[in-house]
Amino acid sequence: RKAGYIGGKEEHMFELMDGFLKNDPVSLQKDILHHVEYTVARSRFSFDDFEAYQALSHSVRDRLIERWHDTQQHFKKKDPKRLYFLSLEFLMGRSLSNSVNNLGIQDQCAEALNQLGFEYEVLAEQEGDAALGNGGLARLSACQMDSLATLDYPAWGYGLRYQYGLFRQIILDGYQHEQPDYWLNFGNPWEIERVHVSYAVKFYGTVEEEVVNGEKCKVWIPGETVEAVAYDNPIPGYGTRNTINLRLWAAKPSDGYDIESYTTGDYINAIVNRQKAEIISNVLYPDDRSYQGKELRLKQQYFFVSASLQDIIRRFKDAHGNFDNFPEKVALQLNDTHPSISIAELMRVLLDEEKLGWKKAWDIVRQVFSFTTHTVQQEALEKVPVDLFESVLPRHLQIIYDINFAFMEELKAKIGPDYARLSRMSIVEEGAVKNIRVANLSIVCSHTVNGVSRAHSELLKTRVFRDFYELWPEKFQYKTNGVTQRRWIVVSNPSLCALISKWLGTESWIRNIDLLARLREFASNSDLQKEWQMVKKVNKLRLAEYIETMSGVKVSLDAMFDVQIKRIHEYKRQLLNILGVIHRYDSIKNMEKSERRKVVPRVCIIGGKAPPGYEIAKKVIKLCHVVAETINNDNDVGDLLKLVFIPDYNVSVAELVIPGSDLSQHISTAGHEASGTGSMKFLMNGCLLLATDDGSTNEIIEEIGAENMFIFGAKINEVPTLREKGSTVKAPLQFARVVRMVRDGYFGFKDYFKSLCDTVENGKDFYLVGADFASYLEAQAAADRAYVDKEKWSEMSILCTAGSGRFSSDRTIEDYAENTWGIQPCKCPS
Ligand code: F58
Repeated sequence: RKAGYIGGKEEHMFELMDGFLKNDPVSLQKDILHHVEYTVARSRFSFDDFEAYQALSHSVRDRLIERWHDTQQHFKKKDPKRLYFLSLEFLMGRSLSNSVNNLGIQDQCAEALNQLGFEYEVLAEQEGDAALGNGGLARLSACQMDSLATLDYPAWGYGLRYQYGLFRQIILDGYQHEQPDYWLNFGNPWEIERVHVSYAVKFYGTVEEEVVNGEKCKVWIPGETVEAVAYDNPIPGYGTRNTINLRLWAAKPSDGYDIESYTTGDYINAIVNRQKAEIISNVLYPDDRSYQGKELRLKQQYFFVSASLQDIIRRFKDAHGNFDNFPEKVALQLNDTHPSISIAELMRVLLDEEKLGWKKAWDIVRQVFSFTTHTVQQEALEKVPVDLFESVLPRHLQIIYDINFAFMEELKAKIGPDYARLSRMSIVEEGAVKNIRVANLSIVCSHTVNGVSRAHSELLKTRVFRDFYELWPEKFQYKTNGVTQRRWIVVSNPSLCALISKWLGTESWIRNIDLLARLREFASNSDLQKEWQMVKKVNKLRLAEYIETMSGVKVSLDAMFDVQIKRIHEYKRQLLNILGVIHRYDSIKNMEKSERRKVVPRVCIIGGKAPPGYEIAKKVIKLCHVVAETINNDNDVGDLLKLVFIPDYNVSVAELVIPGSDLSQHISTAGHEASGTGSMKFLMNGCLLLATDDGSTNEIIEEIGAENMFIFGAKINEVPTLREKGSTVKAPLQFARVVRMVRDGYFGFKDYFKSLCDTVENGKDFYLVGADFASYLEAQAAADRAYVDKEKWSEMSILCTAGSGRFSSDRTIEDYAENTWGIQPCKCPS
């Protein structure tokens, strides 16, 4: 398209624009009113909180766009190696508060709104969550985007713009129900639709052979074309002008879509069919226990990968004549196996479209991809049935076969005729149903394979990917996960943020998290401890009000707030928590009045969504509700114990719950949680951890000290032996007693809970709930004892925050940049 600007006279244009937007309260007010009138189209004399939120968001967005343009222009000029972060999931949560904070204009916004009769905090609450992801993996992507922007890395995120994000959890009678999350219903001021940035993505069809210039080559004749349209979401860094891009693709029908129906005169059907193209980006797949090859899922993966690669290659070609230095300019990060089809797609483009020949194409592909896996479970590794693959992406299947053939030859030459090992490592799984093992494809074709914690990496090397580790030890690295302190302290816990800055005498820790360690010097200072307790109290009050609104339960602020919020899974052992609560209740009931005085009051808080098809996880939610019903209505127990389930757990709920927690539980069966990131958010907010030695816990112990945590349960290496012993492992008597209470219908629903009880008894107990029960209770008792001593508890709490620096995503990203991606900061001038 023809550029229509005034001859590129920058100065003149700048004058016309009246310079950059200003951030003083009056300028902000003008912008807000402008957007009320012309964007939201309401009268500037009458608009409500939501409309004010929209207008404010557009005003902030304008500022982001300026920075975004400058950043992209700067990157273009400098042409650094860029990182492309490919992820099918981003759990961004709310954008307003995050953007305002990163731009450093919170006070100005608050003042501007105040004079207009609005409250900034109230407006921030108007925003719904962007929940384009399931859990830890997706929130990690969001934290990493924040760090990439803040640390000035030349990075882009790519993903899918789902119309329906993660389902909303509705609780009816204690049962989970799922409702669609149509998050775009009220518009999304944070995205910029780029109608002119769109690419054709092709599916199905056949592959034919042609002779071009005397050489045989493959030609894919696709059967369906869908258009991918870009939606850009600016990601501002903190304390920098750099603002990077998260580009999400939406599916639209292409002009040629279902041309047949038109030509046969079936006009109405043709239109209906066109809408089917949009299904691809309709809905986020909720977490399922095991991956089953689904056509729509494969199409989603290829759709976003194909559009992203076309975009990346176009950008590269604009600046470079040929592909020789592609690996010096492009790093492609595979966030789990979900985008791994991009390996075959890049091969296809280089072979079939760019005609580079196999050797050169393969040489490039092997240098650009890095792969991070987020799971420990073998059954969670993606497999795609070959039949399905062949139908949807016939040319890609051929390429994968060719890659596998070359790999098998290379491997045979190295290890000889060890057919069992060859078959384990093959990208193609033989059997009744032939499958493509996507993880194997990713490992073979990536230069680096990352785990998400040290323990996870050990498991990958010794169990999950042992064969590959023995072949290519140098490929295996790990980057312990981290979370961004900008969202998880500064935005969600402003009082703690102010307190930390006051005692450190600087706000620099917001960019340089290592400074937090200096809080250790003041951990035993009684003034800090008092202020620290005050901050906690204010946050607990906010949480208590929320609990009362959501569940009608009144809780005492003197009680210890004990929290477990995360997806509901057997391995995360919410059941262990609930059985522990039952034990506590039972013990209180059996105490003399005089003994009860010594009981430390508790509010046990559980929140999380169960995968829709995961029956046992759903029963755990129901169990939590019926136990809560009994306990909370028992006046005899009163404030000594309460149990609440927080419905529809999401990022915003986490922002409210975490600052108000005293203790948090990370109690997965050792060897099952790849890393865990929730623990890091609690840690930053001065919450003590009750945890198993799983995922990143032992790295946390190194920073905080085991004496400041409550660690319990079997160690990773003990788990297999305990499992082998099976029914001979004796669970303690208390365990049998609490399970019996559930079995016998003490809380009702006897028949319904039978299958749940069966998972932990009669020698089954795969997740070792019974085997860990005694040490779990001991750890809980230790937490009670510690809580009684307020000074000691405050000191431990301060030490948690002080030791949390290593778990900032800034550290993770710097490590990736240096050791995996090979990228350098590229700072846009202010
Ligand atoms: C999580 N994985 C890990 N997967 O369980 C957690 O230990 C880790 O801290 C986190 O990744 C970040 O590395 C995870 O969240 C998913 O959500 C899958 C998404 C695709 C469907 C199956 C679940």
